Amino acid sequence: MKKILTLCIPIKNDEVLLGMKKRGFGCGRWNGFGGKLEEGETIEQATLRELYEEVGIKDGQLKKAGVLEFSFENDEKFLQVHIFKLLDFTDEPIETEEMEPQWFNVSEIPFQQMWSDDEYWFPLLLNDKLFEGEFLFDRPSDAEYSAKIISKKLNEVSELF
Ligand code: 6OG
Repeated sequence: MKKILTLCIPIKNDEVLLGMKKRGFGCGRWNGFGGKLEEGETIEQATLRELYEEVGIKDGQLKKAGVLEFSFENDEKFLQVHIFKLLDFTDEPIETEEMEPQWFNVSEIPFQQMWSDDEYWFPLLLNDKLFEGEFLFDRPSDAEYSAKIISKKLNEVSELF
């Protein structure tokens, strides 16, 4: 069954804001902020709600960056993740029950402690390219295990819908 999720990367000057996930899916890894779409919400509404719930930011400008589909071997999970940048925000990030936020320079993104797909699409996001892709993993990542990519497709596109 397909689940729709959001993922948002706040960017200011040469720095990106990531959060250390403290619980649940992807626990123990740095990631952007996001989660599942709730009933009746648009994707952008869900992105802003999750951003506020996870890191306390409620202003700024969302810019769509990409859509990725993730699946796992021997697992029914099928995730469609809508990825956004957040620009022009002034709210200060705050630590929440789910995430411990930290700023990283764009030249020092901690890919070894992130989901293994991130090193492929982050450069596109940082260069203002739009992208679509599909990744098949062996199994989900957690604090001890970094999911291995079994196959991938990633393309720059001129439009996202
Ligand atoms: P909750 O289930 O905690 O939201 N997410 C992924 N992010 C990356 N970079 N790679 C993946 O590869 C991901 N799978 C899920 C989407 C989970 C959060 O984690 C993101 C959500 O923002 C498989 O509500």
